[in-house]
Amino acid sequence: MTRIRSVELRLIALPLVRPFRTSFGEDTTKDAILLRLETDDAEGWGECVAGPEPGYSEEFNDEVWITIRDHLARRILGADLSSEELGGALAGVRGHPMAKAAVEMALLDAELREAGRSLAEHLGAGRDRVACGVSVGITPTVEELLEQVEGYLSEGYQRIKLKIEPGTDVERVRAVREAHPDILLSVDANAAYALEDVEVFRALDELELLMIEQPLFYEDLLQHAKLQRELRTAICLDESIRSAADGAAAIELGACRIVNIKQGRVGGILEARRVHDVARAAGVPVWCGGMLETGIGRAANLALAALPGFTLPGDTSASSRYFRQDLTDPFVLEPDGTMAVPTGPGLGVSPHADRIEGATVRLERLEKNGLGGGIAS
Ligand code: SMG
Ligand code: MG
Repeated sequence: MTRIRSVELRLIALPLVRPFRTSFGEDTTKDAILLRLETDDAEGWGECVAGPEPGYSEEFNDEVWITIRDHLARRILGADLSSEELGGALAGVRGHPMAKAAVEMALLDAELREAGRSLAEHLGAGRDRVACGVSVGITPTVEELLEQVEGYLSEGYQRIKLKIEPGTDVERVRAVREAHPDILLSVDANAAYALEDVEVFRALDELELLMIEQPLFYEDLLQHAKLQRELRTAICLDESIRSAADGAAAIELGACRIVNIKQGRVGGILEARRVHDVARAAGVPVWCGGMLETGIGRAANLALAALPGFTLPGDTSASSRYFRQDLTDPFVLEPDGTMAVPTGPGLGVSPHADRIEGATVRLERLEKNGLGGGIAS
């Protein structure tokens, strides 16, 4: 065990190669909080999955900054704390899973770098490659959608997920299905529908989809269970699953038959593994979701996705799907649609200092006695 000396918060902005539109908004840049944590022996990096707006979840960057600075950091600075003990140390702060997950990622990275072990190894994730899919945003026209899908398929992605919203759904999905009768195809509504829209889902049910992701309100497991009973297609829950307890409840209620696991949404990599364990014990397949992470968060996702219960291709796409230049060495998709799990110590990646500096919008260093200073650039 080593003492946590400092936490550096950094807001970065990185242009996306193409806008990403979902039922709750459009992103043209990746705006994320990165965290660099120093212990007596090592440094570690974490990436928070929150965005600039509280659209996908309640958490958003300005709020995450305050949560970490004013509530999480002071509970850990100067402490001798392992990643296993972190949850307990932060338990006095209710909620804020994304902020907590970023701290945990950085602590795990530091700890494992010091120990010379990879995150995948630490998690007990045995695979060295994982199957990758890609999530396609809502496009202005069906032609553009077909073109993007074609491009991703030619790169080798093993599963295509289409974002949908009311009014831009069945027809689009049918067009893609007709163009590609045999691909693994799924849709993600990001909670944009209600149970009254059941006819939309009945129509989607005819299109041989792998799953329908988060169709209804994120707090409503019962409604999802009702909808699942009406459909052949598996419902997959994303926003609704914020912990292993949520996962267990959703499975027992029949609210889903597949679970999307995102470490940030459930409060960290260790809880993500517990969601995996609960689902695996119940025979429910899981896959690794994505939040348009830079190479730092992507490295963590790939380690997680190497666990045995991750039996479906994840939203673990290549760096080039998001950025012209990633903050780390790029993650590359093999022509067979798989990606290598990092093997180096900790996350197995390091951000390039010049790229990090170039992308930084805001920086603040936190130390035990409030000695750290803020720099706004
Ligand atoms: O990382 O490729 C990615 C994005 C995958 O579709 C994706 N994520 O609900 O699953 C989801 C969305 C959330 C994106 S929030 C900007
Ligand atoms: Mg989703």
